[in-house]
Amino acid sequence: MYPVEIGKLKLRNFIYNAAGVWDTTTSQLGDLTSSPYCGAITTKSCTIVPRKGNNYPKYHFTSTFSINSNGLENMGLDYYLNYKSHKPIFYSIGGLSDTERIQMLETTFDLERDNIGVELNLSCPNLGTCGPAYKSHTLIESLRKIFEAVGRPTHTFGLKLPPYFIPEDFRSIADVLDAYKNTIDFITCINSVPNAVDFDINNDMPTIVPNGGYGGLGGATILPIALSNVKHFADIFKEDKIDIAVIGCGGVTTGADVYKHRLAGATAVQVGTHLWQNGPDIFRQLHDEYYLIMQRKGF
Ligand code: RRO
Repeated sequence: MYPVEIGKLKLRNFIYNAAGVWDTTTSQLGDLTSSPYCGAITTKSCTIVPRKGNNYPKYHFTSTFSINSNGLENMGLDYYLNYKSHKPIFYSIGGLSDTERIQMLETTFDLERDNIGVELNLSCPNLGTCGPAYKSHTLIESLRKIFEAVGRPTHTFGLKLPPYFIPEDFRSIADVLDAYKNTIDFITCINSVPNAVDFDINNDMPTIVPNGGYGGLGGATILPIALSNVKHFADIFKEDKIDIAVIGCGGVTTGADVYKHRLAGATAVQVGTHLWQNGPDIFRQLHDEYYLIMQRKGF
């Protein structure tokens, strides 16, 4: 086990699920709770009331990537708040507007429970318009509204960010985060890469139906993009003495990938597509492979 602290939370191991993967029902959350090497639990990004999300087929998997347009299918905030685990739980707050996010955050911050945190998802790519974190001016506006309304978070608090690609964007987003460095404990980099499409050549159609076939790209293919995002933010935070942890998410299928996220500067590592395709046994596999690398390197 490799313990780690994120904000006020203590995780027995630094690897856990990415929001949206194996975390929609209590049965799936139970699997994560009973999987010894899964260090924490993230719940499916949610709305106040349950949502069916987008129409099927909305998932596409190949050996190297996944495309999803789930559309925020979830059981509603209360369902997740009622789920209890001995492990730290990060409630992923989604929402369709800042007003809805504020209401959900107020409810969550009011909980007098230890061992919980919030990952505010401002980067869903599948809701028609992309989330506010895609651009620094929309991120500033959302965070201003949210924190004016809810005040300082009482629980460990972080943001799920989309991928960025150019240095100006890393800089301008880091400047926004700098203004909230006493409020934000962590950022998770990255959400799926937006607007990917693949084709089914038997039917000459995109492989998924919603949004004209476009969806969020995940899986091994996005590893270098995820590493780049982790490294850009981790480097800026170190240089500018901004005390915000970076959680790596994207492209992890082996212990070596976990190690690469750590080299890029990740404090903890989340797993999405690989967990989706192979189930919670992957936590032991990733741990054992990572352990061998650490042994080989003499740690
Ligand atoms: O539910 C989704 O379609 C979804 C969400 Br909220 C997200 O944050 N990232 C993603 O790839 N899919």
